[in-house]
Amino acid sequence: MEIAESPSASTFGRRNERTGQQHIRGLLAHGEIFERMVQHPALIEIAEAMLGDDMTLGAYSARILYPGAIEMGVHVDYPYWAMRGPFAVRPPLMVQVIWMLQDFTEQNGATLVAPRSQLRCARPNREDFAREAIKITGAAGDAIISHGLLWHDTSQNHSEQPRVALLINYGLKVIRPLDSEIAKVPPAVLERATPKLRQLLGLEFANSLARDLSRDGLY
Ligand SMILES: O=C(O)CCC(=O)C(=O)O
Repeated sequence: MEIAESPSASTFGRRNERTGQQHIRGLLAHGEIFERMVQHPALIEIAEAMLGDDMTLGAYSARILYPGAIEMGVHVDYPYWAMRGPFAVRPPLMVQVIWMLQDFTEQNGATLVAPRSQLRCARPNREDFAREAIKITGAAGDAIISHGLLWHDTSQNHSEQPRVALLINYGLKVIRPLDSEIAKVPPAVLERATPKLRQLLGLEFANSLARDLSRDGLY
């Protein structure tokens, strides 16, 4: 996918020389298609079933694995890696989407996951991960949707082409977004934002709290 010229070059993180990967943030400033993708009804339905219909967007980015890229390292997702624990699988604090923008193959850096590892409620163990991880291949347009506690990693890109994935982090509304600038979108994006996008950007937070309070008969 071609990414429109950015008003803010700083959102294009530099290519990491060690891993051969690049992380691009601030997608909502890069074209209307990204507004539609983050509100895709199938994603919203699944994520809201896990997080509630007042969930917000914690981060929204793309990850490019250039030819020769190596693993980024096994991890759980934010906010879990930023917490001391103990962890609980319920309520989920975060749902991660890894949306394949081209085919993920055995060769090109497809995501590795340890199935059901979210149920361990623990930080990843590298040896266990190496033993249990499977590679998720799929066609462009497919998405991996997971609990944030799932142990996962990128694999090595042995192909001649970059591998690109869109990454969406939906979170409980009470979790501070990983991307502190998530709501700093261009004025034109704000003007045309749907109610769902406003919710995702945290702009309905006060209304949502008012609903919580009145549900509990407070105020
Ligand atoms: O791009 C991928 O396959 C996974 C990326 C990922 O896990 C991350 O950026 O946290």
